[in-house]
Amino acid sequence: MKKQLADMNASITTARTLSEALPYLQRYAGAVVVVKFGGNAMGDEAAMAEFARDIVLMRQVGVNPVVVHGGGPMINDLLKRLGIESRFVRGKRVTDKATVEVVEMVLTGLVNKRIVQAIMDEGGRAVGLSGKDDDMMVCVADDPELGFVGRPVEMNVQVLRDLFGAGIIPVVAPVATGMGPNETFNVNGDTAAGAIAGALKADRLLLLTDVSGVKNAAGEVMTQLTPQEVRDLTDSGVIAGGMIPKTETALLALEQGVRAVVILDGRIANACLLELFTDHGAGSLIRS
Ligand code: X2W
Repeated sequence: MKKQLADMNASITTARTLSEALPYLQRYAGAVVVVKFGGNAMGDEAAMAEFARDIVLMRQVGVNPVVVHGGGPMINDLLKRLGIESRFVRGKRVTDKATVEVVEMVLTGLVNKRIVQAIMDEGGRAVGLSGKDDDMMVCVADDPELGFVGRPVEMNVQVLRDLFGAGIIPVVAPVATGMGPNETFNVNGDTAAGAIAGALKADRLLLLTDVSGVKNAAGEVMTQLTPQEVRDLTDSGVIAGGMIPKTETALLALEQGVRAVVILDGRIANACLLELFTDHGAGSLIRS
């Protein structure tokens, strides 16, 4: 009897979830969703597989996902093994010639291919690219103090649309080319994701982090906020530290025509699906 009741409750929950999800599935058919997957959110094998499964499911229901990844901890690891010192200024890695070579090797090699493989393992089709491929992301130096750190100034995202058309999930490493020949720039992963979402005029930019969202002065996560509220919270010091590059990316992306940006905790099981396909969503949604 107890078991029958439990089975019935499980069925009711499933039915409720389905009925909640179906209108969203319709709404997002054909939508472009850019997902920033940071090095800290990558965690273990299980977390990687779960992320990949969410992305494959999105694709299967007709969403066009683009994965833009980071890999800061993996870059730190190899730099350390090579005995190269590394430091950050305002959340960005000071990048000299030796460092930019390591950044390109780790991001476009190790990390990019690991994500491509995880998506393939879950039954999707993925192709890995960097901002250099097809001149997707052309940068200038962001700040002389930072060396080869790039600020995107020209985006060519047709290659991403071509991949959508072929049913392929693009996985993009935040390494870019410059205006001159043979230049390489290290781009902050959030910045790259924002620039790509902006150029695609994406329906959603999901910034997966390891915090639950943007918090107000009382420490509560705000489920929805406007750009003006973000500016006010930043001016009053409530938005601080590592959240600043994320909210700045969000505001810039909205200005460029992205419909909404969500800052959410990538460690929650099925974070992306919860956000897109349920009423309560996940994390903090920023929209004008
Ligand atoms: C980053 C690129 C990787 C990144 C870096 O060198 O670490 C700059 O700081 P996460 O895992 O998303 O932090 N680039 C300029 O953004 O990784």
